[in-house]
Amino acid sequence: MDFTHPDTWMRRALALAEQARPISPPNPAVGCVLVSPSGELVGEGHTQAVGQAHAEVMALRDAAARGHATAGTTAYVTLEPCAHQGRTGPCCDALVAAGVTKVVASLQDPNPRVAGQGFARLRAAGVEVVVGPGAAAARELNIGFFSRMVRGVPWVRLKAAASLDGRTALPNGVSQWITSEAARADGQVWRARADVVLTGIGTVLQDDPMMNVRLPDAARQPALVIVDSQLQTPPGARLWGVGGRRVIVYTAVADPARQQALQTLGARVVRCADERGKVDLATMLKDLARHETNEVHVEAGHKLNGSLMRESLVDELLLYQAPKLLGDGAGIAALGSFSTLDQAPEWVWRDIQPIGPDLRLRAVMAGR
Ligand code: AOF
Ligand code: ZN
Repeated sequence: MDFTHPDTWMRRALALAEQARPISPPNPAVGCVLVSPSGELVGEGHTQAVGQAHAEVMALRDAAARGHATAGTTAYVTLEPCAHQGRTGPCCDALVAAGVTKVVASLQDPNPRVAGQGFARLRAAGVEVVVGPGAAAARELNIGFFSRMVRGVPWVRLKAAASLDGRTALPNGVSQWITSEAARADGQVWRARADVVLTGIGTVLQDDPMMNVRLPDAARQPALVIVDSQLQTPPGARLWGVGGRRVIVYTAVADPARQQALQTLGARVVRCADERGKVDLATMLKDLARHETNEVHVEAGHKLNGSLMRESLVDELLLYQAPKLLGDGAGIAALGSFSTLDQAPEWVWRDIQPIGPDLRLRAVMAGR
């Protein structure tokens, strides 16, 4: 590795940001590296848990702990240094006070409280600002934060497991397990990075799943959201047994007794009905964003999956495909049904990877 090349420092900052990913939500995961004029590492850091220090402050503290001067350094940071007084102080002022003379940032912060003001403040203080290196990777890492800030809804990633012929179950309904252990373990990693795991009452009643993260080093449990139009979630379901995990139930009915029973178990129950007496899914996503949800991981049956698809609420498909032919039965085909080809929404392949004996296909809705 060429440690004098600026891209190398940004790669290091991105690697730090990745370390922040499990702990920073709802804040974006950001990494920062301070480099001396002679090209030496002076300090580095990443975003801490919400309410605690941002990446830049951690890097400045690291420099102090190592006894390194920060005057004249260049800061490589994966997001625009903040300009606002939030739960923590403005990072751009901290960088200026430390004598940093150049900032290389991957992206502008989409948070309206920052949105270019950090760069403006740095430039006004005489700091040279370069924007762009590492932008794609930095954005991907914080895709949910960008979605919430720019669109007011979380990034919705729908996970499905299917056969080669796109079936999600045998004709007799049996679906455990189509994909391999390795693919299911990979699915856990995606669950773990989400803020919310979303499922439907059909899956709860049929499979009685825990819907939790079962990785040994899990830093936190994503909240569980259940789309339950008629408030049928059983108080005895296994999902209530996951300690320290928030559960939110979206319903279309007012049923004080059942609502009380679920609230006693710690759930937040939200009523949001559409005109057909179903849960209004678009409103639900906006409500989740208002509660600082960046990424939603959907693991549901074909009914809820299909509704989300038809309403264009799915941004990304995470599809595990097993080399098996299952024949007629419920399947991916049921998620969309269109009469002309130009009505069918277009997906763009993002990434295709073998996982054990299966394939992992990631696709993003065109234009998202
Ligand atoms: C940075 N560096 O490492 C991160 C930033 O409430 P606060 O003070 O923690 O501010 C949260 C906002 O700060 C967040 O919404 C985003 O705009 C920005 N995140 N900024 O300079 C960081 N994580
Ligand atoms: Zn900051």
